[in-house]
Amino acid sequence: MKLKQISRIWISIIMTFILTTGCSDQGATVVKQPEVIYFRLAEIHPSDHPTTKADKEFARLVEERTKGRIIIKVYDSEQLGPEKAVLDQVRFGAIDFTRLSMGQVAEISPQLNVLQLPYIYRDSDHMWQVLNSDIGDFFLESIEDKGLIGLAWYDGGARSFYNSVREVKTLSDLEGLKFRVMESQLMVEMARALGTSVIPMAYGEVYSSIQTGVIDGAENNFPSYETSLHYEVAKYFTIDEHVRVPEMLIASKKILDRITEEDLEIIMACAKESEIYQRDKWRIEEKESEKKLRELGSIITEIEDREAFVEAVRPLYDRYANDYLEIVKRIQEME
Ligand code: GTR
Repeated sequence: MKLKQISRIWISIIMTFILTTGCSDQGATVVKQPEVIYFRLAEIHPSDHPTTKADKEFARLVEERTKGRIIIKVYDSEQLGPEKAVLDQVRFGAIDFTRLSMGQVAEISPQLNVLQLPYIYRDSDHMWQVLNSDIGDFFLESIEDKGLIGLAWYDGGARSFYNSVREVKTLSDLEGLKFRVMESQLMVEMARALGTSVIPMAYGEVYSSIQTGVIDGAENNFPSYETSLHYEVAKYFTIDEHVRVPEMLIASKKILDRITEEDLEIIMACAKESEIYQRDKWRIEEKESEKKLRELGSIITEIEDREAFVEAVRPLYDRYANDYLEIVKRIQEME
């Protein structure tokens, strides 16, 4: 055997020994580090929105509690696409986590419409009472058959109309105005029932559509109206609070192929903690946002005929909640 061949054999014996036993440094065996798992979370809001801050808190908690074994990177500002496309990708596992409006998720899980019926909640506390009850748990778990794990609820505030044309004080002032709504059948029918013309479209297209006159306005909560800069092109904001749409922090069921049951429990606990963080942040920033918008020149108007709004949308209850009348009754009766 030639010298070259002998040394090659020796090198491969040594390499095999190092790879199977770990290399020794002055006698101490270096333990192989567990593999770090990287996940992506899709968010459409920009980084200064209270909800994006909560997504990041969730990611921070997961990294801390798993001692850096699981890292969730938050992609904000629609970097991973609009909500509708994100939802499909999360279902099929191309995106691991997302925070979505329930309005979007209800398109594939229609039972969720019950929780976004117009004027179903008296106020934010009433909504949270429902979300934190067995009703909230039932609906959060009800998306499992769609390949989704519902992790936590986030606050989406109350949604109201804003437009570029005129101040709206009554239901009849809305007539003839053209509004963008979410790509949700319930939202389309709700806006029509209130006498408006409706165009469903993705959130990211709203600013330029108002600017170019394709639509007169849209509807949303204060933090979104502010951080999307829609106030720049539609200064008339009417507090009609026609709907409160809870938001959901969601994981793809496909993450279960990459993590253990214990890790899932950690993730779920962190999500619930981030829910409390988001709710607190929301409460503070919603008020700050309203104040800031007034300073920036938005004309913010209270409606004069709330009952007329409530009456106009009542037929939607028959259409969307007929199979859940018992739950609707329980929600309405919650003190
Ligand atoms: C926001 C909500 C988003 C999205 C957006 C919209 O309030 O947080 O998830 O639904 O409204 O109107 O598209």
